[in-house]
Amino acid sequence: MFCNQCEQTSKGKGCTRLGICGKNEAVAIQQDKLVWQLRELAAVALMAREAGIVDTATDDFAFKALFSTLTNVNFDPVSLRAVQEECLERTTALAARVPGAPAPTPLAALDLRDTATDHLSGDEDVRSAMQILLYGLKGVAAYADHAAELGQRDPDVAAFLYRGLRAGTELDPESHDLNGWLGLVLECGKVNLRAMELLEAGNTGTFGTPVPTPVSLGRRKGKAILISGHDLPDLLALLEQTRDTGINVYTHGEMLPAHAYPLLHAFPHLAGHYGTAWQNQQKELPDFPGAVLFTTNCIQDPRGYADKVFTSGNVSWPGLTHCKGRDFSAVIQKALELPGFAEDVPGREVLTGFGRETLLGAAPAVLDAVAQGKLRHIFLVGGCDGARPGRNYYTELVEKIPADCLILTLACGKFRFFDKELGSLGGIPRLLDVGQCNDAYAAVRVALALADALKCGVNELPLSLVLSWYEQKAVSILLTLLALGVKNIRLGPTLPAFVSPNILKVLVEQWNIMPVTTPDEDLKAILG
Ligand code: SF4
Ligand code: SF3
Repeated sequence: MFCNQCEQTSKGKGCTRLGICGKNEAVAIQQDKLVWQLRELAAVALMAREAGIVDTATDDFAFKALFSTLTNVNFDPVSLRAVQEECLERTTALAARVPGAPAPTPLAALDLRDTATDHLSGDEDVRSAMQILLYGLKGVAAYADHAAELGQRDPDVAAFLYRGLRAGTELDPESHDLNGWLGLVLECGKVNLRAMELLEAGNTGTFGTPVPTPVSLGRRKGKAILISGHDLPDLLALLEQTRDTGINVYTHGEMLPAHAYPLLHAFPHLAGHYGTAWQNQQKELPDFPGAVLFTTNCIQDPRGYADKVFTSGNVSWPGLTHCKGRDFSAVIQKALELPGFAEDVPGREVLTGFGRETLLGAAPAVLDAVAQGKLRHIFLVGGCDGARPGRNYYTELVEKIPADCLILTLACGKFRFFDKELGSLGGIPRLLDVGQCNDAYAAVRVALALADALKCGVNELPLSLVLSWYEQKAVSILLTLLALGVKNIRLGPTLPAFVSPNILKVLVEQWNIMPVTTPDEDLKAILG
């Protein structure tokens, strides 16, 4: 196997025997083969589009299938095999409708083929660009899948996914030089903005506009279910199915911002938030006295507490019960068997829900505070969390950011500091949780609106982005920021293994992207 797609990749180079994430060789190879099958599907789907055939069900499948190869999503060879079989069926069916379309490779032949790197260029920089593109596409696929689940689709997003997947294969009629590859990479960033926009429309259209909401970190006496991941429709279904059962539902990880959506918040048994970021689950989940449901990334090996863990959607772990069709009766049954919390335990509250509308509403006050010299600078400190010790940087940075600055945050990186008392500035809390990683869309739109109001470019704003990355959704968001021309991004805790020295040079020269150093040095550089 060879996998270098996430930040914790072995030795900063690539996992070759067993993934640091727990992905074994067989599963890694299977995921590579699935990506290869999707490249074949992409070639057929593009021919179909030329013939006027857009098959929405196939587009939806392509997003789901690619999402299942994202870090910490699907570790189960049996479920991945089912996805492979469906891919073959769908490609065959679509090819039958398109004159001259190539037949897909049968699974038996694919099993014999080394698909990990066989289409990758020997040129280090082209290979790097191809990997950046593939990993960015995985992020796009994740967001487009969530959006489609909420009925939001744009056929152009699927069309680009196909173009990106077909690129560089023997099925691609075009050839691309390094500039061509970099062009595709930036286009991926633009398409990701569209995917996040669709998801925002789906979320707000279904669950209402997020409002700043305090969330309890305490416990309520009684039976309990913990729900993790990004899938808000799963949470809604779980809340509906647990109504009047006496079971309290707690959010975990990226599900925290769900509390801010009026439709979800209205359920009285949405009780609070439990635990911190994904990499702490093996420490935090054994003590949870109820059932646990993973709806998307990031799941880790649940050894020792597997009997109470369930999966849904694209997530799978061998041996765990997978809930199909949003039927959570097995989760509920397990929660009823387990003791639940014996006592009410009051806890602190954290604030979430500073979505686009709230932030835009606060923009005049923010601009005023800037004009009066009361607000010196805005920091966006967000992204993925992870296990690397160097990630303490983000905690320390937030602690050291001076009191006359605001801090926007999003995604699971916030758990390094989400419960800190940072006070307020001109009536605005200093720490503003925008939401999940996909809510980077809101942050981008607010930054563009502020730049507009101040009649300057986004790079002239008193705004600095200090980002943490781990998996491929963060890659797609980074590409979005680059495509929008956002410069001076600080990225950590380490730079991606799949960026070649020459491509890094381009990123530095054109966007002044830089690795994080120390909180003191970076603050000095930013605040002058
Ligand atoms: Fe390694 Fe990350 Fe790939 Fe897992 S996803 S095998 S940790 S590079
Ligand atoms: Fe976290 Fe896995 Fe990336 Fe949506 S839950 S951000 S790492």
